[in-house]
Amino acid sequence: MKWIKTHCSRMDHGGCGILVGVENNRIESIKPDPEGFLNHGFICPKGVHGAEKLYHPKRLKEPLVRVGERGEGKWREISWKEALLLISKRFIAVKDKFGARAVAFCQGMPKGMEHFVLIRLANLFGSPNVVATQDVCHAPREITGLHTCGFYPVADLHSRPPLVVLWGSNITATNEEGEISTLLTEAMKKGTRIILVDPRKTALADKALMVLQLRPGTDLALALGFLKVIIDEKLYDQGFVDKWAYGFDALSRHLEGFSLDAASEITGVEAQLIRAAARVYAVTKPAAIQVGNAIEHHPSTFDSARSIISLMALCGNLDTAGGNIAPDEPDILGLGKFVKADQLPSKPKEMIGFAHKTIPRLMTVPPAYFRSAVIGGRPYPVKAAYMQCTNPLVTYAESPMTREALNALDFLVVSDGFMTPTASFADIVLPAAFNFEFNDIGHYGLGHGYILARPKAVDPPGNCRSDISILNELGKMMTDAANWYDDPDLLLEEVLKPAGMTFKDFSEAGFLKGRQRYRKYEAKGFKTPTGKVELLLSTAEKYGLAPLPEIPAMQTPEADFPLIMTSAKSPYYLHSSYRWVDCLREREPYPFVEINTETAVSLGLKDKDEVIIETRHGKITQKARITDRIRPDVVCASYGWWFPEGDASAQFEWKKANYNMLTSASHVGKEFGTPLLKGIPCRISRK
Ligand SMILES: Nc1nc2c(c(=O)[nH]1)N[C@H]1C(S)=C(S)[C@@H](COP(=O)(O)OP(=O)(O)OC[C@H]3O[C@@H](n4cnc5c(=O)[nH]c(N)nc54)[C@H](O)[C@@H]3O)O[C@H]1N2
Ligand SMILES: Nc1nc2c(c(=O)[nH]1)N[C@H]1C(S)=C(S)[C@@H](COP(=O)(O)OP(=O)(O)OC[C@H]3O[C@@H](n4cnc5c(=O)[nH]c(N)nc54)[C@H](O)[C@@H]3O)O[C@H]1N2
Ligand code: SF4
Ligand SMILES: [Mo]
Repeated sequence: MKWIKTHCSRMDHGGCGILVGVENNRIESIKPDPEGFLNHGFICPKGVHGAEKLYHPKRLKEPLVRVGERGEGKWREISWKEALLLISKRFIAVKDKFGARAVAFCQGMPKGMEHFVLIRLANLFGSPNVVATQDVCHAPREITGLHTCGFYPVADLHSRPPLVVLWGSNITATNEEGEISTLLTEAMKKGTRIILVDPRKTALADKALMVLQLRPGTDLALALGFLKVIIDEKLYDQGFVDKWAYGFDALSRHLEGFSLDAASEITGVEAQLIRAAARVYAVTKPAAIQVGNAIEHHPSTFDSARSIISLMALCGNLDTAGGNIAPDEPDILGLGKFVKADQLPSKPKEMIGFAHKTIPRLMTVPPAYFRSAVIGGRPYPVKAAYMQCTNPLVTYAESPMTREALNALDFLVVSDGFMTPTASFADIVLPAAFNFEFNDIGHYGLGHGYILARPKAVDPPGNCRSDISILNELGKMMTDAANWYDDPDLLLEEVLKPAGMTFKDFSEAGFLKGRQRYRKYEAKGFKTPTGKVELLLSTAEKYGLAPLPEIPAMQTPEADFPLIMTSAKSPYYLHSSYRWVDCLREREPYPFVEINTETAVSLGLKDKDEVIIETRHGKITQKARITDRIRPDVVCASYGWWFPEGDASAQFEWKKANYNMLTSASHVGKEFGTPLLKGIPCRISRK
């Protein structure tokens, strides 16, 4: 067996260095690479089974064209030549009739370079509408960072901070964006302490210094509570504040209208505990906050994110080793150049989001606004879409709205490795190659200061092609061919060229990291209009944003929906993906909802009972999992479920257990178009 050194991907954001055992062009084994830069020899169950998705008998292997009614599950195999010709003809026809902006290019979680090649294609085609799930994933923390302190403040786990706050981040299950939990668990063995902010006692809870089991959806109140304590008790870094904070007095005055008791009442966390946690965060130097999805699954995400960044700033933890840093990128091609941003200078003002006044610097379209353009023609019609690496029927909030949008499109292309509920509505389905089957670069454009080599290990089966090569072909057919290559790998070489490296050199090196410098602001100031950290947003009026975070009010429980529903990612799946990979499905065979023991008794429920979960927006069925590790007033339902063993003509029972049947996209946060995913009033009953 030949062992190939590469990096895991497409089971989460990827990051672990792995060794892939190949025999006869087939992956027989995967083991962790002890030299892995982020994992130091760790691997999770998804990583071990990462190649099994390649060998499923029902994997898509040929391009398909719809022959029956939309969604009827009837297909005919066609050649790549026919498929690509049909796609380019239809997209160009839409462009001629409605303008290029009527074609949307949609991506889910970025899986690798394909995301950036898609943006390049959209820019060259002339469409400003790249749709992405960034509304609920990273844009809030990243772009709020750009507006508040001029960078995306990444938790510096590499420097082993003495204190890490896991704020709505379940890092041992999600190893989020390359923050592989080994980095934290190793630091904990050497003395790092942690504080958890999570309605559930997650895996590290028993080792935590404090666990703040807040009510879902109340992170803003908690963050303001922390700020209140730190300001009232003068625990902030006076030197930093005097020199580098803009609007400290305004924030202090603003918080006079808020009390620790109010924070406690809203969050359901005792005032003493909030005070103690804020004090520990303020006095431990340095301390890092690992922000998770939880703060991004709420319409008030902009305010929560900037309140948390204000905490980092006040306590002197910004761009400090072991705090929250501005990672220095390696010397590779800048993102703007790679995606050919200069080819579409009108994009910021022409994007669908502009009409909704989304926050400047958000360069993708939130799914809520994309769908209203398709369904209602607002602000202008969108008629066709190209979707890759995404399953919006399950992953966008308010699934029935997605169903309506998919149906309303004149032409839909989906690229995936497996038939999904979304792909079952497509006019053309393209068989994508998975990781291990093509060369790829990991973590490009994610802002963590490094890129990872993912060299190919085996050939793809049948007629599968990598997204990068599909987009490269479409680029040649639909845009100026001078921007594309005979060999799609040359796109990767473009990225590496400034580093003076070939992809081969890069694969041998394994990763490329920028030389990390700290406190860069001391020389040049912060990259904001005032040159300081903007606790008070200086551009508020210009951009129509609130200058300071809004003070939240207490939400009164609803009599009909007395419990609060939230969700967390499964450690065995990626979002809606891989319910069809047998060895993962064996570990988590069905969707379940975590219910506190006391609550279960009051509802007369036993473990594994089938229950109906109901919100104002819909109802689904999952099984009860009774636990003491969740607040009694909260339930945590599984997200991402559909049943691949079902029938494509019924969209694989997409409604039955799908969490997004219970969410709504009608009220979203203006800045990022973020819907409420965590903290929804619900009720539970036995089925
Ligand atoms: N209610 C609720 N909704 C959520 C979330 C939540 O927590 N709760 N999380 C949100 C977040 S953070 C995100 S990022 C989004 C994710 O949303 P999506 O990205 O839409 O979800 P995934 O299941 O990761 O990806 C979907 C598809 O990508 C396919 N795929 C994998 N690799 C490849 C490849 O190389 N090429 C192609 N063409 N396809 C591939 C898989 O087979 C799968 O069908 O969902 C968001 N939606
Ligand atoms: N195994 C696995 N790993 C993944 C993914 C996956 O689907 N599966 N997806 C990847 C992607 S795209 C992303 S964005 C990351 C996300 O990774 P995380 O940020 O860890 O996201 P979640 O699992 O959605 O939520 C994290 C924690 O928030 C808690 N929580 C729920 N509601 C609230 C609340 O209102 N406030 C607070 N403070 N906490 C709350 C949950 O109990 C959970 O423990 O993971 C990546 N890694
Ligand atoms: S933690 Fe993520 S990158 Fe590491 S092995 Fe698991 S799925 Fe792969
Ligand atoms: Mo995400």
